[in-house]
Amino acid sequence: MLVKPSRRAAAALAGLGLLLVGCAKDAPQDTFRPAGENARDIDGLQRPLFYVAGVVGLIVFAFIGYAMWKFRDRGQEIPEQSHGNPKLEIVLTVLPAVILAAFAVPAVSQVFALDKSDNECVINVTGQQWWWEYDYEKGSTCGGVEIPESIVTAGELVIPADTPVLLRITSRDVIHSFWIPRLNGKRDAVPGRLHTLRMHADEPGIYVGQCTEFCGLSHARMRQAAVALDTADFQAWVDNQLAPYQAPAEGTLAAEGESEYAAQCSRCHQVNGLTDDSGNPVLAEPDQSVLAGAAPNLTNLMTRTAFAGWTFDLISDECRDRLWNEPSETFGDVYLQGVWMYTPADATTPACFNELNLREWLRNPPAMKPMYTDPDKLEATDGLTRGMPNLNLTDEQIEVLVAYLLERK
Ligand code: HEC
Ligand SMILES: [Cu+2]
Repeated sequence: MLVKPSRRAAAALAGLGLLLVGCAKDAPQDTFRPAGENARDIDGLQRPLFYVAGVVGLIVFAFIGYAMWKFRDRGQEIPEQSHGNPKLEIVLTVLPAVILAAFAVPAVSQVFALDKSDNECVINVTGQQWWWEYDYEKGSTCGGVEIPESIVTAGELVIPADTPVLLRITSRDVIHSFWIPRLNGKRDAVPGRLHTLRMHADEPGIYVGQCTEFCGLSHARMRQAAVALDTADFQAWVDNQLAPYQAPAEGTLAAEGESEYAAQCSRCHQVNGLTDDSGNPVLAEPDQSVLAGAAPNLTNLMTRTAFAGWTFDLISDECRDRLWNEPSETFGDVYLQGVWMYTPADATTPACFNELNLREWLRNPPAMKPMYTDPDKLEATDGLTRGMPNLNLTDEQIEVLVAYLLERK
């Protein structure tokens, strides 16, 4: 059956619409809006190549369109069939070869030029199904700021602005790929290998990315962000990450949450400084429960703006919009307040906390992130789970756990 022209037009319009959506202004993962040195170098290469390729593309489409129209079926006889035209074939082989060879010169030299080793900060990045872990090594310095104790966080990579940072990227399970489009190209995270990637953000702000190597069912829910802070704010962030543990006040919901946490969560998750009744540190052993052998460090959960592979917001939509549009001069001040950002000084509850998302996660993580090893098939993985299992928590348990986590700021 012939498709009606109006339907064809509608399909063409829809296609065009999709294309334009891809060019939306202010798209957070827009490679054409570089925000750092490496991304700018890549942009400087891809634009001219894109224009040249665009012109070639237009010429090819014009020829195809012309041929389709000129030789359209009007019921005429099939023309005499011929084969081979050496002259044309040689031209059509040599011409693209010359164009590609000309492209290769700037492209290959740019690949080498991007591989700089002028870093002032090294951060270890480890991918696993389906989130990224960042590890700032004890005794290192980062953009002039000392890291006296190791800092381990998840999802949100905090870096000093206007500083060349070197990421050492690997994976604990399958191949992932780290990409923050506005800061640099991609780098694969491969088990057993270390790949380096240089990060550079001109100005304080938040730069969004996502895993770009298909890594299983929840690949689309494996996202990440880089947050750049000026030196003073970065120092403040480091100090806060290493601040001593604050036990909840006795008799509060959070205090109940602390024991609930120790009982239910601490076998997988680490909260630095938490001790048991006899004063011994409570140490997580995620390798005993999780296939990848790791779970996010929750010591300062409330300093992040999203969780679980940076997929679910820990702050409300309005707060996120405000934060993302914050000018670079004020960004750091706001960001450092975590879920307490934009909260009046006399308020007792954080204005931006997206409590619903966190409760939903604790109620049933596999429902939010298709990932969990089927409970009936656990013997195939020696009882280890992929991702966070459903712990069948009651409303009361969730209530006190949220109260406890809210103090991890
Ligand atoms: C069997 C191990 C395990 C247990 C027990 C467990 N978790 Fe998790 N949890 C994980 C893993 C693995 C992830 C990462 C999942 C992902 O992002 O795909 C995670 C993610 C999280 C996150 C998101 C953190 C972030 O920054 O991305 C929170 C919050 C969390 N868990 C809270 C809890 C709480 C509270 C408990 C106790 C009630 C708990 N978890 C028990 C394994 C566990
Ligand atoms: Cu991945």
